Amino acid sequence: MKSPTIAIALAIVALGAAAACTNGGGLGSINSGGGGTPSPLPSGGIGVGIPTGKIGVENDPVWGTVSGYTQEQTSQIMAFAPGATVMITNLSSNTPHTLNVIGVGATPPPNWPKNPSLSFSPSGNGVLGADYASGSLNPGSSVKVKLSNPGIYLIGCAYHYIEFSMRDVIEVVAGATPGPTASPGPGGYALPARKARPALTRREPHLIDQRGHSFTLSWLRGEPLIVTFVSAHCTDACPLINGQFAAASQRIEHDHLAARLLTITLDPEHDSPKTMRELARRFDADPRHWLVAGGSRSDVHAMMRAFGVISIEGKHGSDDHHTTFIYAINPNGDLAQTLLASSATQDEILDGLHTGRWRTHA
Ligand SMILES: [Cu+2]
Repeated sequence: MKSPTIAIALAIVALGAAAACTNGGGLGSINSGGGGTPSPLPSGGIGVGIPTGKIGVENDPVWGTVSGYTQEQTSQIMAFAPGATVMITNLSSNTPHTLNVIGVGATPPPNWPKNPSLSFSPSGNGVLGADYASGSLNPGSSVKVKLSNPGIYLIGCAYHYIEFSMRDVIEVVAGATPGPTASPGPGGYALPARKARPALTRREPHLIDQRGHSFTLSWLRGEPLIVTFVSAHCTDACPLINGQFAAASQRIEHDHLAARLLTITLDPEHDSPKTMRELARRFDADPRHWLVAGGSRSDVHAMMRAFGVISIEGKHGSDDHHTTFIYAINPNGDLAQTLLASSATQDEILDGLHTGRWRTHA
């Protein structure tokens, strides 16, 4: 019998493949800046390179900024099942790199040391562990590593950890699904509530919903709030996310659940509150259950910063590349769980609401 987790993971991969405007759960810059389309790596391998061109930079809400390593096409947290043997390949045509373990067994948030001592020589006997180092990998060369020991490994490049922030996370966990949206693992991570609360030390950003009403996140406290960010002109993943939110909104109405969905633009330069109102109309968003919001550039950017959302200007002058996370916030206004957008999003939202697990702190 297939477990629900596997079904969800498959659905996520399917969405990732269909969505040219995103890179699944993370953000990659591989298709921006004229870098061309890289040849994809085998899904079982790890690609290594300086975080431009082939390898992107991802602002992961759980692990922070990671870059320079990839399981398939873009920088991301990498996940493998225990027992796998994977190939570490230097994708550069002119620069040596390494893969060194910096720390093991860490749980989020990561402790990225400022200046770790990373070796240029191989160690660890080809098995990923606390003392593992690939040694210097020349351009185009590869080395195999066995992932015998479950754990969460913080990794970095001895040459480029400091200057280029070449650092990432390898999760060796049961049930890990390799692919463009490898992480977080089944069920996702919940950030510690303190850490997750958007920094609102100054004026809280105001948004404008489809009715033209101004509001802040604090004003929506008292029931679970499910937040995502889209660009109104995206024609790939965002309409799928909007469709999932539309379906979830109807099911919230049908099941009489106390909860609210909120979609915020991640491109306030192009998406005015009027554009977002038209988007709301297109998806028939009932503001009692689903707010669709824009706002001033500074307010929207402040909101994106608070959630760690990143977008990059694409070749059409629009934000083609962006994060596709969904944030479940508890009635106190603390982040309870981060989900990856997928074709199972409506089910995950309804499940989270029905079980009540977003009513308490993580
Ligand atoms: Cu390097």
